[in-house]
Amino acid sequence: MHKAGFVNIFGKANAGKSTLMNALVGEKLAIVSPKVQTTRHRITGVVSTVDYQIVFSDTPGIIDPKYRLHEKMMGAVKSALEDADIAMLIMDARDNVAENLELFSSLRLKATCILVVNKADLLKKEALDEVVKQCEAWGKAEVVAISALKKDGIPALLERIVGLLPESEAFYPDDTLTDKSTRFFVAEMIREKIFHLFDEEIPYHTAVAVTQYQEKTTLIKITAEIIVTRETQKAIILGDKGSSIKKIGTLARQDIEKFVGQKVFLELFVKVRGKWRDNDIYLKEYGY
Ligand code: GDP
Ligand code: K
Ligand code: MG
Repeated sequence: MHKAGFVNIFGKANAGKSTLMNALVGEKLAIVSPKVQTTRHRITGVVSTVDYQIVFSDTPGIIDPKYRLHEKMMGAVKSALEDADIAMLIMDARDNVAENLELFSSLRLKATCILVVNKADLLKKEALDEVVKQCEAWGKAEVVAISALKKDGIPALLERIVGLLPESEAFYPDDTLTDKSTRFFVAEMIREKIFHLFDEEIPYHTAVAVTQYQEKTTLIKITAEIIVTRETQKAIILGDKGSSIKKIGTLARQDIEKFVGQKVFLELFVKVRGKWRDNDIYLKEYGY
């Protein structure tokens, strides 16, 4: 009997959704940062064995939309709510339990739920046991405590997921890793560096678009644009004598080379597009 299904991850900002998806898939597909709203798309990661196929979806954190961009992000959450066979509800073990349970209840999920208490590494055993107890009292989901960062409890979680998976043929060929293109991941890896290197509003005003992706004989030549909303932000991204953009380029190139398994020549440009976050044409152009 072969099992297969969609296992979609939901939770508040920074609960560790993207870290968990990467740990379960065993590949860094989703970018991670300590900042909220890092993830803007629904990203799938497929795990296939002879016995089962799991199509994981990482989603943006659940927020109140303030820009058209945010509405698109919550649209990605909504689509994932609708097609989940299993909903993986994840919370930070240090966060308010009642608040998280209220959020999860408000999703009105019809799918089978697993409640993942993440960041177990940050709590003492007694405190963690207490959180797990409170979560179990909710009564609507199996509760599993893990550390996505340290990869603690991942095999046990996977086992629970497989146990709940419906009987089904595979949805994708068994060598499928994701539904997103290499160009998408290249743009995301550049965006991740911006989340890591800049504070305050810069990451939230930034989009990245890959404008050229050329496979040459010995390397891949990639050109990308970093889009910001103001000239002052452009100056910050560039940095003194171009030092900051150089840093973004170096760090991103290392990640991209690891991902594509080839040498990469990466060229970055910065463009100012006033209100791209509220402009449907720009949003579409930048992949939202
Ligand atoms: P998301 O916004 O829900 O996708 O959360 P991320 O995966 O981007 O993680 C947010 C932050 O929490 C990052 O700094 C992660 O490194 C950190 N994080 C995620 N999982 C764990 C964990 O199990 N333990 C600890 N200590 N930190 C974690
Ligand atoms: K984050
Ligand atoms: Mg995320």
